[in-house]
Amino acid sequence: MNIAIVCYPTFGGSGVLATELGKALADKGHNIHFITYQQPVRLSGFHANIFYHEVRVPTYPLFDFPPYETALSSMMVDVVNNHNIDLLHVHYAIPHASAAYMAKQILAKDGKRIPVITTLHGTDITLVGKDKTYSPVVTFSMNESDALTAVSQNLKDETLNNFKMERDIEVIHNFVDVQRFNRKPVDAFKKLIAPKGERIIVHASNFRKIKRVEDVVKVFMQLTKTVPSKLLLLGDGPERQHVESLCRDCVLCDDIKFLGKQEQMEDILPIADLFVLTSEYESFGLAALEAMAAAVPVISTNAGGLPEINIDGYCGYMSNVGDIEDMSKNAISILKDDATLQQFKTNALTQAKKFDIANIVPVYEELYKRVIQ
Ligand code: GMT
Repeated sequence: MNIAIVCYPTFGGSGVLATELGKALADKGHNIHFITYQQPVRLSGFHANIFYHEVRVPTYPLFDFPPYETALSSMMVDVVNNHNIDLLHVHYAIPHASAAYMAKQILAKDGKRIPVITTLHGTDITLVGKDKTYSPVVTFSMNESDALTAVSQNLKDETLNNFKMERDIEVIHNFVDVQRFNRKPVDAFKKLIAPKGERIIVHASNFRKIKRVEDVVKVFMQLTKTVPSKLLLLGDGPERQHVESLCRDCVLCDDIKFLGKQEQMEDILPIADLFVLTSEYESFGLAALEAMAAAVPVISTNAGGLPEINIDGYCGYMSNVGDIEDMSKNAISILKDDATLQQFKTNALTQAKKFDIANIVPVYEELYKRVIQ
């Protein structure tokens, strides 16, 4: 199939998932055309079946707000017309679903039918999409999509609760390439971070308020009193400065490292002993799943779709949002002895395998065949 994928090219989970899906489909022989305003972060190297089309938004003195959505629709029309595209798969509803609707209408005028699949990822529904600034357009374009998918049951329920839906939503969970993440930790790297054999705690996010990164630091401060540990904070975003200054002011400053945005998560995660995700909401929590695939247990909140991937007392623990005491207690119980930690690590990997790329990508392929027919 010739498939056009539209996504955000940044470090956000929706862009990561869309890019990994495109790469996996290309490996299976499909031709994949990415349409974004920047090369997606996880898209590097040459692949004979992958094409990248950059959306440029020309500036003009009249435009206080350059019309990205219009440029995106025009690019979709151009790519469909010139590359024999069979379907458009857009990730994150705003503004991709409405831009796709517009492209579809333009193409229909020329007698070309192009099916549109919209995949909902989270904040496009729960935070931004349901705001009345956007909701009429989001509702309309979701209902007009030829197929609508959500990355978790929770996100499907949120969508049905918050929008007037006239069509079904199919749940297709996010996936991870377990083989890529399940690597042997590099001992030299581990020694560099934890020279005295301390436990290594990792958090990765875009440092938005919704992630409550401050809670990660608070959990770390509690647990390290009992279990000597080091904390690695990966990613960057609006809250980083605040969290960084908080860390600088505390006695544990030397035990906390900010590594910034990282493309090669599979090189870092295997050295971790625990992944901490304290979000107020996660539709899914792809970062946690990638950690599990690297055999890292997860301490998370029980918000949104997290209970669909984390299993309490098996591959990690879940607590109520903001319950630092409970999260610290659970973290200590996993880290306190090697045998328990090893069991949780094994379980994390077993759990991640349920979401392996090999199980999920064919589900998308089936959906594609259905909408094309
Ligand atoms: O978490 C973010 O802020 C980024 C966001 C995005 O849209 O890129 O992530 C959402 O989509 C991911 C991939 O489906 C999910 O794993 C995240 O849980 C979801 N984030 C939220 O729901 C807050």
